[in-house]
Amino acid sequence: MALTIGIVGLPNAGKSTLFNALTRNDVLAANYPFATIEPNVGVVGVPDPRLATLSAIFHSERIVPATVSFVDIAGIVRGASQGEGMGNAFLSHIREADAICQVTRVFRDADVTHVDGAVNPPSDIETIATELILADLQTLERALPRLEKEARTNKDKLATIAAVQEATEVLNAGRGVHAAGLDREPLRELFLLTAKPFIFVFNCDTDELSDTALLDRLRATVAPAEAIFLDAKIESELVEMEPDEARELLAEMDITEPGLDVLARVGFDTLGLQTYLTAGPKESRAWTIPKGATAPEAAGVIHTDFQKGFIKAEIVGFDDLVEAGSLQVAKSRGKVRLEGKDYVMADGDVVEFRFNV
Ligand SMILES: Nc1nc2c(ncn2[C@@H]2O[C@H](COP(=O)(O)OP(=O)(O)OP(=O)(O)O)[C@@H](O)[C@H]2O)c(=O)[nH]1
Ligand SMILES: [Mg+2]
Repeated sequence: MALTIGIVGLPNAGKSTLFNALTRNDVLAANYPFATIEPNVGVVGVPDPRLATLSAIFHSERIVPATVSFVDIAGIVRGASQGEGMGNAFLSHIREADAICQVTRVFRDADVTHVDGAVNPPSDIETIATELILADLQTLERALPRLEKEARTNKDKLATIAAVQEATEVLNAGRGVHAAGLDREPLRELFLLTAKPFIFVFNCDTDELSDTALLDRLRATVAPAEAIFLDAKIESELVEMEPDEARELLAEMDITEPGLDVLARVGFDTLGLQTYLTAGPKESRAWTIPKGATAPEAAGVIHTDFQKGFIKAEIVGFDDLVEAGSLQVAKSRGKVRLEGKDYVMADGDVVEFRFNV
């Protein structure tokens, strides 16, 4: 289950700077609008300190974290749907993303041009929201004749057409499909951008990060969506440092968790995902599942045969395992349970599946 997050925002908002920090990559982040033209794709391991602990207990050869992939695309400007700037065709690169991360510039820097002349987060958010809505309206308009044709022979398409009409009304009223709470299922085949959950990243100067009144104001502009505050420039410097050095710098700035870790965590939460763990001499590994997944569904993420032939799952909670210090001790304390096919997985379950092939 590869979780993909598409990064959108105005030119010079710091999207590529954030992308580089996230992926420890080195794509062009530059002080001019439209530095990015072709999309950049990078896969990031989700930081999970539990894996190192498991690997110590099981003497694992390697650690395999859950992954998120990020797609960094060109900046969008007002009028993109009418061809302004780079236009909006490049949005197709994030059509299949699971979530959208909108990066908004808060940092002040006279050397970095703002395409609208001034840094104004609410106005920038509105500009991007409008352009995504217009892009979706274009998608719907193009899809409708095809759907109507298909509906002549396939009556199932009538539900899609009704959903398209409803979505068109919502979008014309200036709201996104997800924000308006529309049923996304009949619209799935259209990959609408506003049907995806949104996460907002505010790219701040370090001193702004401690201005709680400012952060509260910004948070309110996007609620109930999640807001994350970070300094992309600092984050990109942090990943270049030795871990000790990075920790020192974070402490100096009074930051408890790197912004990138927060983004991975919030991304998982927003999408209703969680991880379970497997551990052994070969590897300690995190696997991504939707919250509420049952044991056989979780097994299916490793291999479909594990789901088909599922018998039982041997499960110990991460904390119980750590307290016991080894699987044997946890077993002798009665902390290792055998769960059946109806068991709903909990975050941090350490699992071994038993199955027939
Ligand atoms: N002062 C400051 N500058 C930043 C920050 N983040 C990015 N920048 C600078 O802003 C400029 C633009 O950053 P990019 O990451 O290329 O912006 P982008 O959103 O990818 O821009 P396009 O690719 O043109 O759409 C670069 O010169 C960055 O160094 C920040 O947090 N603070
Ligand atoms: Mg860029």
